[in-house]
Amino acid sequence: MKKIDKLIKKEVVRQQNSINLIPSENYVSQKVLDAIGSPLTNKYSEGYPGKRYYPGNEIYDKIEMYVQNLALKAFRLNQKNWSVNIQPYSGSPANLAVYLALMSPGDKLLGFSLTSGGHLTHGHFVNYSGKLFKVRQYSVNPKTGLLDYDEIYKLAKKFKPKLIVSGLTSYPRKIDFKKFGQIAKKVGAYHLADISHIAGLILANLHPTPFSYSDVVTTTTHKTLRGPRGALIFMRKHLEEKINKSVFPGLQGGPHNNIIAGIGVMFEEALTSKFIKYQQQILKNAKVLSKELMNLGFTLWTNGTDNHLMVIDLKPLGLNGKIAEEILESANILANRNTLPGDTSPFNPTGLRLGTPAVTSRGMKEKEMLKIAKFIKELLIDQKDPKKIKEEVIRFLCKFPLPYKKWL
Ligand code: DSN
Repeated sequence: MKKIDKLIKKEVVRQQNSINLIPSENYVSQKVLDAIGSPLTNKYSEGYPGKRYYPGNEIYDKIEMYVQNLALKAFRLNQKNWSVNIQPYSGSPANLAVYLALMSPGDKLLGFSLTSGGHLTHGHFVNYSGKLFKVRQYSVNPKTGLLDYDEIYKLAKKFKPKLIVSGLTSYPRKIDFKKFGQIAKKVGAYHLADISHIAGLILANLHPTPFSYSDVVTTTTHKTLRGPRGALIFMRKHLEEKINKSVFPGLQGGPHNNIIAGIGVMFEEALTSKFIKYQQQILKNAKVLSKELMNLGFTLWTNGTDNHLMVIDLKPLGLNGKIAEEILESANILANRNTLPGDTSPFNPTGLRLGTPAVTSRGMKEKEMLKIAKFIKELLIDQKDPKKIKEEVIRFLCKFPLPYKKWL
């Protein structure tokens, strides 16, 4: 066996033997893997269907148009008003392509601060979004942990941004996209909703939709949507030309056709009742896991969740996120450290972020969430030996095999 084959096999065994609570990760189906591992990767097709810069794209045109239609259908969008670009390589370039289409360097961007639950591309100073544009960021109310829409409006009125971005990576509550849309309208800004984390919930009607209140909606495809790593940009029809040009030739070269086909398989799966049940179970599991963690003595940021993720505030335990992450990892439980408002270092924050999309994909339900909460308590509160818990974790996971027979 060659080295890469061996390493892939090792990694799949690691995935099989770990409880994955990282809310932005998931497990794709074998069918998605077949598409992204297909010879579709061999082709260049810079441009868009019917307007390519290479020959031999007849089939790619069909695939791209089919996937565009599926994407619009999945989010119940009328093709008269909305278009979609399915070529972005991932979430960060998708957001950058939108910014560069709708703003010029030096224009004003209002985004959600990373420490409060936003994303690097929402204007953080280390990211191009923070370097290219003049940025102000809104945070959550430090007492409640919740977004304060009156404050956001006040900030927007004073700052007069050209674009307001809403969306989350660690905010455990629903986002009121309607309010964001109203604020953007009042101050004459574009509203970009970045729904990367919650796209699956929105598709399943389990989170209010942003589409009626946004000019543009971006999402990655590999989180709750359970597809390959990629991204989509949904845009109002009148913005289509600008944004398409910004993706290609503005920012990217040829689209990754194998990934686009994988996104197509993802949508074929997402348009089934099984997928809706999966999204419902993600939420049920998140509720049970968060309640049980609190019963067992943990403090949760905002006292719980109404989406797929939650953040433990480790300050009362005298732990920081890095240490807690490492303790859990040594018992094969993966949850990642996360900043909470007031934290100064993203490397050494006081939060630990957990989510249920991946464990739900493995078929786990409420009963298993109780078990996972118990493991976490034994490790972080009772300080039991991680080696012993790791053995229990691996035994527990035998009942939830990953569907990757070729590798296991
Ligand atoms: N890095 C992703 C996350 O973990 O939420 C967002 O891009």
